[in-house]
Amino acid sequence: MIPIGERINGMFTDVKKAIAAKDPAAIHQLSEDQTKAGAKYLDINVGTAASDQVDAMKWLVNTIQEKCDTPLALDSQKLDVVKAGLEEVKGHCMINSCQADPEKLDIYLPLCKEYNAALVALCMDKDGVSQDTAKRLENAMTIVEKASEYGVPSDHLYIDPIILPINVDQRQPQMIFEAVSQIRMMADPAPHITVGLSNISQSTRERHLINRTMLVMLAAHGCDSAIVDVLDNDLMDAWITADLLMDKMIYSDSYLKAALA
Ligand code: THG
Repeated sequence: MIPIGERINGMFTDVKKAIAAKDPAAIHQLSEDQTKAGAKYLDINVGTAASDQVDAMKWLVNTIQEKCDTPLALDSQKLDVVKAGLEEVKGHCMINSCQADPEKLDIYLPLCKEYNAALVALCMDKDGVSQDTAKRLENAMTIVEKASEYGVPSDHLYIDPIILPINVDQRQPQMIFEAVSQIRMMADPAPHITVGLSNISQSTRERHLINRTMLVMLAAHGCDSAIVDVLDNDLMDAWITADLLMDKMIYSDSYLKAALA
């Protein structure tokens, strides 16, 4: 499992305030806490906190790197914001994200090669989020083919089928499970699959339970990464246990601790 910590996102009030005031304390704390909780990448998204998103992205990258060397996932739909982050990053990172349009992939895939970065590519194109399984698979195939054309290894490719809130369209999860199973078969070795897990429970009451159950079901279908609240211990324990039940780790009575060691 490859957990990506979701918390450094301007969508959250504490982070929004920290970015606006350029106050490093909360950002340092969230970097350290998420790393301790098992995050393999830290997603960073400046959100709407700053008028100058390029400047805010640079500040976030440098602020985190002062104290923490966990790889970053530069989360922005804007190419100039991603590029600004790439220029500041030391070591390996992830670009989050690129849409499945060939002309977009022709820009982002060479960028990944140049920086040895991983790429999250979305099952959405200029026409919007794929609403059914077939369209998701078509977009995923475009991504897999383009990545192979540019020689970006499957280990650096994360395909995101895109999760919509359960209260928006209840038929989506089943289509996502189906898409995940099939995308894993599109290349050998398989591309990673990642999702923005917390999308599923937005504006619902049972957020933690819905997130946790969705994550276990995704894992059962072959999803091996997710942008999640790594500080939610029950969520992480459920994910580790799903990996155990799928024989991806060896059982011992202290398997939960062992997984995060
Ligand atoms: N795919 C990819 N990247 C993504 C997403 C995705 N990045 C952003 C997002 N989606 C994943 N991250 C989050 C982070 C927080 C929430 C949801 C997804 C969230 N936030 C609270 C809310 O909206 O209710 C914030 C409220 C608060 O202030 O506490 O749910 O899909 N590739």
